[in-house]
Amino acid sequence: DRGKEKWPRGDEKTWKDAMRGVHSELPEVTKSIVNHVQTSLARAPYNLDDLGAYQAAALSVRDNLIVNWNSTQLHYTRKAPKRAYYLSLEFLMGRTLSNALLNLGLQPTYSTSLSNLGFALEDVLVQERDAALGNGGLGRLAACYLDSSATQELPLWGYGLRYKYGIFQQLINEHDGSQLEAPDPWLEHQNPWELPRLDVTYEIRFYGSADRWGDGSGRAVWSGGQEVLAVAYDVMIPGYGTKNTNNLRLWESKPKRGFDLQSFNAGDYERAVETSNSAAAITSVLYPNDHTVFGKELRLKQQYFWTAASLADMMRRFKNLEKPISEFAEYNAIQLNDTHPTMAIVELMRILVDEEEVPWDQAWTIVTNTFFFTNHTVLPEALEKWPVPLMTHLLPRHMQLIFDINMLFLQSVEKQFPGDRERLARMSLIEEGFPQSIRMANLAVIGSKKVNGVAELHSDLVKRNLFPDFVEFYGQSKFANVTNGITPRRWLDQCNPALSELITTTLNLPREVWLKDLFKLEGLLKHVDDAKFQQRWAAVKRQNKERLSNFVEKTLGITVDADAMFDVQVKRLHEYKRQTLNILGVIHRYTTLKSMTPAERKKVVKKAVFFAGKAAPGYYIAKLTIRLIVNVARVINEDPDTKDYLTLFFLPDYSVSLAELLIPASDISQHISTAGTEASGTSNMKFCLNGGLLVGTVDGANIEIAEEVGEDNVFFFGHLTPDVEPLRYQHTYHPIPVEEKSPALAAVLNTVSSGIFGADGIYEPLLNTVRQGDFYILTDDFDSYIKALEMVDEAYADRTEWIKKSIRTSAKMGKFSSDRAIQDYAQEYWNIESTKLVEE
Ligand code: F58
Repeated sequence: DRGKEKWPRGDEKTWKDAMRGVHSELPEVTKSIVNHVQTSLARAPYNLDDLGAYQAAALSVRDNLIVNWNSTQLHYTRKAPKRAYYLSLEFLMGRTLSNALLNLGLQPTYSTSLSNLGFALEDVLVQERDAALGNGGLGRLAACYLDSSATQELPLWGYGLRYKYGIFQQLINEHDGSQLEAPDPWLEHQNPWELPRLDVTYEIRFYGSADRWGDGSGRAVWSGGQEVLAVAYDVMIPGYGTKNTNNLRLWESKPKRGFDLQSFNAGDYERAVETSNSAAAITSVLYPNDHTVFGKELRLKQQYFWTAASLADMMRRFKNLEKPISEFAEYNAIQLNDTHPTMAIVELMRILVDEEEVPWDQAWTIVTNTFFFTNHTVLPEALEKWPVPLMTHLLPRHMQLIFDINMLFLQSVEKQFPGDRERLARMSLIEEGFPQSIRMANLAVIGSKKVNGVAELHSDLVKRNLFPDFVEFYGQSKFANVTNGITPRRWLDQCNPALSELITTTLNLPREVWLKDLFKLEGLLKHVDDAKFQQRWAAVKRQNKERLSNFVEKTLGITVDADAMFDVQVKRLHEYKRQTLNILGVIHRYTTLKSMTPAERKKVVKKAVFFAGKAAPGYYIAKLTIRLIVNVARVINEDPDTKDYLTLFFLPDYSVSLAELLIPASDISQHISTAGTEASGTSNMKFCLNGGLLVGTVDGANIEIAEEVGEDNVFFFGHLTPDVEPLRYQHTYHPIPVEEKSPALAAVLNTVSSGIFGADGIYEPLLNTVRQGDFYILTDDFDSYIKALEMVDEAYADRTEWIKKSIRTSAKMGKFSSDRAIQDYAQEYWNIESTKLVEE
């Protein structure tokens, strides 16, 4: 009977008033949430669960975003400032609702409204699925830069692809501990954060043929082949503490017509369906490889589809300004996030030369004033090279243009360095071989105004190892550095509200101030010796460790002692990142503990070690490393002799959201790449910002972090970059047995071989990467790594000193705000200015 229907949650009167549309005193937010429950979701409150509440709250917040987004875009259109575009194949956004609430300043309001309706904001927020359209650091960097550009009120848009499937979901095989991959159908639930723009579409051509005019103009006509439709989806990017709301435009591929009518009419139904599938396939899935490229046709199709649609879109916007085409670069700056969007350089040439009839040299001047190129890695296997036959087949006109660009470029090199054929061969866009291939990095360099690396050391290596010939040719000034940054909104305020609160009260500044000017954190330094403050600082860390412990207990069913030191390494699995070094170190600690008397063990610092990260599905050694970690954990966590002193966890399915939980809980985190291999790293910055200390190699941004916080507050170890090449040479030509170089490491390797973590020699291929060749110099770094960990133990034993180090570390992280990084790009590269949305 209706009257007795139970209102399962919240305040009955609030619900009923809101549903009856009684305007009374109910807050707007409450009415809006209830209205979305009733209309958008078509649900009754009786059985509304947390997911429903999330959807309603999200739709309600989205209403706010849309208004701001619209005003901002109108404002940009009217003011017509120079704009910047960030072209990235990956945007690793994570969850949006919590971030949108924070940036709009609506957290408290929604928290109260939801609670009156019977829901806890924190339970509602975790209902959201991560938007995981990226592999790792490169994609997350793009997301941080979007947050900062909106916050800084810069007219910047992101352009990417709307993959139907994001990065795969990682499962761990219960039986043998190995990684399994499942698809990530993130769009299965409606996505409230995107606006489909079914009217913003472009036709993108593939294959066909290119016919030169043959009049010496360099022009050609490209026709035939397959045409695919690009459809725009806009994702709103709110700035923090401003109404400015920027845009991330993601492209989806669709068949031009539902069916290829000709084939359909010819009775070839299957072929018609196939064509339609092949069009949809372009944006179907994010490639899950990091740091290794395979010359897959579909990947090249993705790259061209996305750059062509984005450029057509920019061109349309530019044409609305009614400026001469010669001024294109005065109104547009395009940042290439790695070489993935390099075809944009060629596509802009095609548009200018073939369609706009701009003379070749003038077109090239426009192009080289428009593009900027960021390199993210020096690993040779990550440098993109496309086979000439594939390019000729898929993009015949672009292949011609690349040959023309190359010829003119090599002529200019020849002029500066006459007769230097080897130099020409090195600098050529075409690498000889069977087949020939196109060096996308060289193309990105010559087509861009500036080239940058992502940390000082890396930018140096870019000049010295990757592009020395280009530095000689163009001069130093074309090559520069922008050290990466992270957004303190998500990576402090949002993931660590307790610390944010403590900082705000201690600095005696509104959080809006220091969250926009992270150098203000230095104000914490004068409280370092305040015992009360130290206690509160430690209490926050403790609370975050308990939060993580609860999560681990819920997901893995294992209890973690929050008194233990939490030691974390989370990142993609890769040999160069040396998770292997870490797990071998854990085994060393385990065997050492085993050899101790119970009385001796009691003196050892208790430690809980956490790993998380995905391995590329085809990366055998990386997957074997996961398997080893999982199986070592199974042994260690069950060992009654040691489990009170050492526990080990592999947390499956690492994601932005999991990072938000892990990072605030870490006492120490590991950034232990072989020197000279990690371009920058960005999680190192996140850990330090949250008061975690760092053990690491002298690599990437670790170096600059140490410069800021002081070397006595980081634990460095290992060989330096210049040592690495000679060591590798030695390994190849004068190998020294592991037993001689590091008896401790040899013992650990033997322990693994002995089969206590799994018999049948399953780990031998992994162990052999260390025993033979040892490309990532684990044997050379192992002893100093263990020493560094001993220093960490020692430091942790003096808790007050540790807390002071922790405070000093956070306090000096101002430089690593992505606000600083994005300002650097805006001023030194793009030449764009802030333009605040003003209410009319
Ligand atoms: C990362 N690269 C760097 N690439 O490894 C890291 O040091 C740096 O901090 C970060 O970029 C941001 O600059 C990275 O994440 C990828 O994931 C690519 C994905 C696509 C294929 C090639 C690697």
